[in-house]
Amino acid sequence: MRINVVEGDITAQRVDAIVNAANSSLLGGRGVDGAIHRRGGPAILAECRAVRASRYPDGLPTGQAVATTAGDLPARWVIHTVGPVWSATEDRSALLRDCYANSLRVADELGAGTVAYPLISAGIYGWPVDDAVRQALSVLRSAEPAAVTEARLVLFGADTHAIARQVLDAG
Ligand code: AR6
Repeated sequence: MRINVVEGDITAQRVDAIVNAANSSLLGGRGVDGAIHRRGGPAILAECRAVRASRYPDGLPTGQAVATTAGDLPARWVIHTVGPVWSATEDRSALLRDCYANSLRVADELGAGTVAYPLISAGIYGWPVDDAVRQALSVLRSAEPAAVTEARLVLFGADTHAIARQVLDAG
C-alpha cells in the first residue's frame, strides 16, 4: 500500500472512502465531522442514525470504525471512527492506532482501493500534531490490506502539513 501525505480538505478528495474523526454519538459535530456532514448532505446523518440504532445503541466505542454512504461527497463511503481525547497523564495511543487500523479494515472489507484519512484526534480532541502523524504513519506503514492500494493522510492547513513534513523528513 502506497502512503501519501498531502495538504488539503478531506471533503474534496476523490477517493473510494474518506475517514471521519467522529464522536461516539455518530450524530455529527464540529471540525472535520462538521465539514463532512455539511458537504455530504443529510443522507450521511440518516445512515448514521440507522447504524447507531441497529448496532451501537450506546454509541460507537473509541477506536472502532463503521461505514456509511458518502452522500453528495466525491467518495463512495465515509468510515466513521472515534479517536481518543488526548491525555497528558494516560497513554491512549493504542486507541488512536486502533482508529487507523480498524478504518483500514472496514475499507478493505468494502473493497475500497483508495482511502483518505484526516489527522484523527489532532483537533478538538487535543492530540499533539507531531505524535498524531507518527502514530498514523506507523500503523499505515505496517498494514497489508488486500484491496486498499493507497492511504492518503490529508492535513488541513499549511501549519499542520509543515509539521507532518518534518516528521516525514525525520524518518
Ligand atoms: N479536511 C481535513 N482535515 C480537517 C478538516 C477538513 N475539512 N477540518 C478539520 N480538519 P477534529 P478530533 C483537521 O477537531 O480532534 C468533532 O466535533 C483538523 O485541523 O476535526 O478527532 C467530532 O464530532 C485536525 O488536524 O477531530 C468530535 O466530537 C484534524 O482534522 C471531535 O470533534 C482532526 O480535528 C473529534 O475531535
